[in-house]
Amino acid sequence: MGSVQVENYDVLIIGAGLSGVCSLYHLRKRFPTWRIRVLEAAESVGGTWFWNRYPGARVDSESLSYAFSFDKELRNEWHWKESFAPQSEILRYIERIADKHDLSKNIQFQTRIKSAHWQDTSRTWLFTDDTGKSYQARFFVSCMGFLSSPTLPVIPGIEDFQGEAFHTSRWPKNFDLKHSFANKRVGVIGTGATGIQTITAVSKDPNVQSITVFQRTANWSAPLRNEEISLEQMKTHWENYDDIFQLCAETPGCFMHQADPRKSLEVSEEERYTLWEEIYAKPGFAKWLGAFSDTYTNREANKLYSDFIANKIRQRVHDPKVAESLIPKNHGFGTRRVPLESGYFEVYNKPNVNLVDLQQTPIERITGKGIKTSDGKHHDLDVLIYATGFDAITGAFSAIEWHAKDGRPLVGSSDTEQGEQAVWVDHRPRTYLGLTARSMPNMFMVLGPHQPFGNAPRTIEHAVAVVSDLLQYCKDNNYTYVEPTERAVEEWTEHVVECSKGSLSNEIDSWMTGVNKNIKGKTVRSVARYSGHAVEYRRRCAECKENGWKGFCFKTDQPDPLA
Ligand code: NA7
Repeated sequence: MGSVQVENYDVLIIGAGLSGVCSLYHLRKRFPTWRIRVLEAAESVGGTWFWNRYPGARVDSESLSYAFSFDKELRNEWHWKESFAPQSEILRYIERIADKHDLSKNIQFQTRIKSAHWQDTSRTWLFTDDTGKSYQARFFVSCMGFLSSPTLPVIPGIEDFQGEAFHTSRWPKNFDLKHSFANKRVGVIGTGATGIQTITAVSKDPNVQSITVFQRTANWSAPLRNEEISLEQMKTHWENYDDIFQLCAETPGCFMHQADPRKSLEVSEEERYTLWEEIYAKPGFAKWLGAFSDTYTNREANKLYSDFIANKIRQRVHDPKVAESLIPKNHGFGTRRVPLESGYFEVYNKPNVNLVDLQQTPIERITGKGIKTSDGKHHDLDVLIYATGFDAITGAFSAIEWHAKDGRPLVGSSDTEQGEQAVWVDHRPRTYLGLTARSMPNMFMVLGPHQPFGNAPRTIEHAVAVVSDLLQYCKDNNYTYVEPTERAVEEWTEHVVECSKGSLSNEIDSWMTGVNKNIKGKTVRSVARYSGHAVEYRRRCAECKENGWKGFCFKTDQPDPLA
């Protein structure tokens, strides 16, 4: 390395969101003598909840289920003020965890990693940040998030716009709801979970002049039914916290909702409507995850439930033409991640809100003063908000230049010779247990591809526990090298694909099926997440450990490179 200064660590964690904070807490506790460092691009902890400060940002999982289980003391004194916490409250919670456990002393902020090289002779990873500083580590834990690389749309003229323009996850700090929208004509591109929350919040600003929503694909959405939580109610929750976590531990996505075991077509129409009305009236994901068990695998069942939800939308939107535009035509309810809303559909009853259905009139170009659509109309705008989503799941990895074992890139495109050698060709992940990848020795992923995402803190805690156990095994046996075997990766990847079969979501383009038309090479569907039951996922991880970490190959007898 010549005279270049390199910092040496036993474990390097990238990312200080929920995954990074949880990993740091547990690894530092379990390996007190190890040198552990977290590198984080932002100036503070929080990850998703640090970056996504757009108005209306809040969690769709119950706040109660979103706390960490490891700090029982904080858990039993933290008063969640709303059943679905806003971004600011979750961020405060993460900051409190970090402060209480003095985690920041192990975190280096404002550090963005640009490249990573596997060094076979020393069995270490060498990372370099965007200032050229290097960090060497025996083990590396990726906590980079699966929705952390924002993507702008590919639209001609995007650089020409002269007003304020930004992506929702890069919301300007000085752009606040109370003042910044006054007398402004606001355009929003994108109607996913983020767009729906942003549009609803901005439309409530009495001073905003107009909002024009550019909708390419209508999204199914249903009421969140958020409520305040009083201190008295919270006291009861504190007593029942273990039950809440137990319930999450039993459900497919670690949420507090279970499907009704009956099949839609086995019950009478009356029974069907009874359940649908019941779950529709409940808070949170109940109306998605609490439906009949065949709702997302049986086309006919899905159509019936979609029709039920479509009628709810029709009842809420005054203009029938607008209502029809807001009802998805090409995918059934719940086959994409269902955004939850608090008055979204009523937004379109306001005189200053205009829906532009891009299926009818696609965007032709962005101009200096707004957006021109194919009908020749120019939509004049002062502010343009891109709620256009993320390079999901593999995006944070793609942003780093990897030199994996044998110099292979991690992500590459099959149309180039080098890309063909990539570990994940064409953004298609191949992993073992979603935690490790071939040719990426000593790397572990928390919320990586092929893991069940679901309710993030619950999934994260499990992944961190497995990574921590595996590191303990390496430590106990003096292993300096751990990599999944080709066979283990092959079998796991097949299992992930197998689990996804029969699911209607698999037939739909979305970030969950690895499609993002704004990213070159992300146009073909893949199976990027574990869509089996979380209980089965955990069982397989436990089985691997019980069988002496079957599927991994370990190496020892390496002098400590950092000693
Ligand atoms: P999503 O769910 O990926 O939504 C992105 C939205 O942006 C979606 O409506 C897209 O339409 C739209 N989009 C993207 N590119 C374009 C272009 N070029 N033109 C018009 N419209 C476009 O991202 P979110 O941030 O809302 O949510 C991500 C997850 O974060 C969410 O599921 C939660 O888990 C939290 P499309 O559907 O592709 O036609």
